[in-house]
Amino acid sequence: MSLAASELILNPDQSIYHLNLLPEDIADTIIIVGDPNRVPQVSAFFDTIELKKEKREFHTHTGTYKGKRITALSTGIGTDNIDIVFNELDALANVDFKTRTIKEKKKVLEIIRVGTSGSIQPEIPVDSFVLSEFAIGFDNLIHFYQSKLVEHPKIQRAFMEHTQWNPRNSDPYVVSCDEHLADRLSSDQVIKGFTGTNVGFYGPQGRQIRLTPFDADLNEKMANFNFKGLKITNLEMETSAIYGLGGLLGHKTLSMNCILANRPNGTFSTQGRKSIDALIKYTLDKLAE
Ligand code: R1P
Repeated sequence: MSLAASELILNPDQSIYHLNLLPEDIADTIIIVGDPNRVPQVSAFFDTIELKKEKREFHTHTGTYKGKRITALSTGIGTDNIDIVFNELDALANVDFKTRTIKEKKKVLEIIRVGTSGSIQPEIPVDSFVLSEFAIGFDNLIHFYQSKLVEHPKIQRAFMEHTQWNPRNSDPYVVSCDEHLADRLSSDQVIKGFTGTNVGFYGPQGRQIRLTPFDADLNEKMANFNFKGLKITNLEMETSAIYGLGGLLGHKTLSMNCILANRPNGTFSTQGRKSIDALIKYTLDKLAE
């Protein structure tokens, strides 16, 4: 069945609508970052850059690192943008734009987020790296898809009981990374974690400037949650959607977090750029091995 012009939207040059990319523009290994300015920070490590394109917050550089073809792409902030990025990356890989039909043989992409995040455990310091083995999503993106296959309902239920989850919020969902990618990117330089993804930076992550969060103890309850030894380590704004949609589409996903804030200790990194550079280099080296 051919996809209608309103569903698979292509620009006049046949590139995909928001990302502004052609199928040949992306590598099979893609590093996604939130901040568009982090794309040149990644490609600064490349041996060669073959392509630079951008539209809105979606900036792309494709090149090689130690001979391996890699794409660096910015998603902007939030799970709503991850919906656009994952559906369009998958279309670039798995839809024939000429016939507007889904290809029979599916391509599996490796998609690795290199992001920034805040720790909610006092012993996970600023400038450390957290590899998200699991993510819990407080956004409701996954509830719009048939998603049960990628969820971990027992952890979800235990979390909702532990926190006495506010029924006005959507049910949290628990999803996980690709285990093989996690093995490849693990080392003693990286802390394995369980990442909370929320729909905002202030109230939803318990930050109070002038407005009062609905549940002022939520971060503490999250930090105390323990499911058979699995503890929530950090908060950010994309990982749950990355694991949820990546799992449903059959792509391999992993989220690497540079911890910039330690929420219980009230500290913030004084060398953010250097630490992010170190995580980018670490991730590229592991991917090129
Ligand atoms: C908030 O400042 C942003 O930073 C974190 C959050 O997930 C959110 O996107 O990640 P990035 O640095 O990758 O954007």
